[in-house]
Amino acid sequence: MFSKRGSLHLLAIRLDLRNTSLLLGKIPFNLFPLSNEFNLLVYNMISTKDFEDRLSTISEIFDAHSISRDDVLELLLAMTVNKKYGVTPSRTHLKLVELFCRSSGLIQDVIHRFRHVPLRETLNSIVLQSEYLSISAMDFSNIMKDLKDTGYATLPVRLDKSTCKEILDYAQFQEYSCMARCDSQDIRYTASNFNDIQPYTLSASMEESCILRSILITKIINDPVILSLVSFYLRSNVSMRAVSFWHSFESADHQPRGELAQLFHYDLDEFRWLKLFIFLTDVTYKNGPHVFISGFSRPGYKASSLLSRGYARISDDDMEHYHPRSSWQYLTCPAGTLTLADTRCWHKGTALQSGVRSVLQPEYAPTTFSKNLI
Ligand SMILES: O=C(O)CCC(=O)C(=O)O
Ligand SMILES: [Fe+2]
Repeated sequence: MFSKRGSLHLLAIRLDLRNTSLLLGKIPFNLFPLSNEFNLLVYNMISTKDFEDRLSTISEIFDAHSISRDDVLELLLAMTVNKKYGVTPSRTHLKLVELFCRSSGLIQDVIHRFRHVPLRETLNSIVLQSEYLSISAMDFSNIMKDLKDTGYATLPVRLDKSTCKEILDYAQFQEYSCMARCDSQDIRYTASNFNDIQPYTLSASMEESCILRSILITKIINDPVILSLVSFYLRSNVSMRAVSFWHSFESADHQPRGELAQLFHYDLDEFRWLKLFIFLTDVTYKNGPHVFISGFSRPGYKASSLLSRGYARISDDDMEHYHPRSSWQYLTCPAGTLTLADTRCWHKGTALQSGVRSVLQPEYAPTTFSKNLI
């Protein structure tokens, strides 16, 4: 709950957000910076006219993207099944992919807004200090602004070197699923620990159950500052939906690989989600920096000719025709850097020229709709 200090901080956030004019009206206390094309919030809906206006806006969005009554019924039924049994029919997930491409992500946003009306508790439980992180109210508001404007936000604080080392030490003794490229063939194998990883390996990933056996990692994933930031951005209570930990290695041909997410793509993991990149090694241009195109997380902004390819990977040469290379943002940073990423935008890793890049990546969402498909 709120300490006196906490409420002063919150006040500062309010004022700051207002000053940065991030907000569009009709939002209580002007605290939600994320409303854009339309507004599904039911605050201030005190007249039948408001209700009818809102209904016709939503119906126009659905008409504009040819969302049929059957589409809506399928989604409603699948959501009920998911709520009761925790599983989702694959066909509905595929339908969501298709609807994403058709509406440039707008439909996912509408569904998210229907399901999650922001709660006052989310605002009242903002945390700025924890065992590992300490940010100011101004930092909090800057992070929200960066996320809204660019889709990404690098926190002004890092994990210290000894924490990174402790995580990497733990990782030395875990099992890995590896992918190697040898004699023009992809080889998949299991390494019983880090030292067992063979030459020509491109990527080594740890099982989720192994990652979560580390108390330190679990504490960092559930850090209250991180959870506050993500909950505020997604306007809902979130929890960890999945976590990945992987090392990437130099490839002999230095060519990007689609299956290692080294070609441009957007993710489609839930209706809304946020990933946290925790870089455990220094990242330079040589050891595979993450790349994203700023400002394209927001629904409705992606080129329809790229989306019409379906859920496809896009080569650098193709992407260049839409977004010049000068607009690509490369995440080079020291070890310990924490970057929040709304990976609805175009993004990718890069093939390593040398060295190794180690990443711990929890992903947060208010739902697990697309996690267990049947
Ligand atoms: O390795 C990378 O930087 C790309 C990762 C990625 O695409 C993702 O985490 O969604
Ligand atoms: Fe991705």
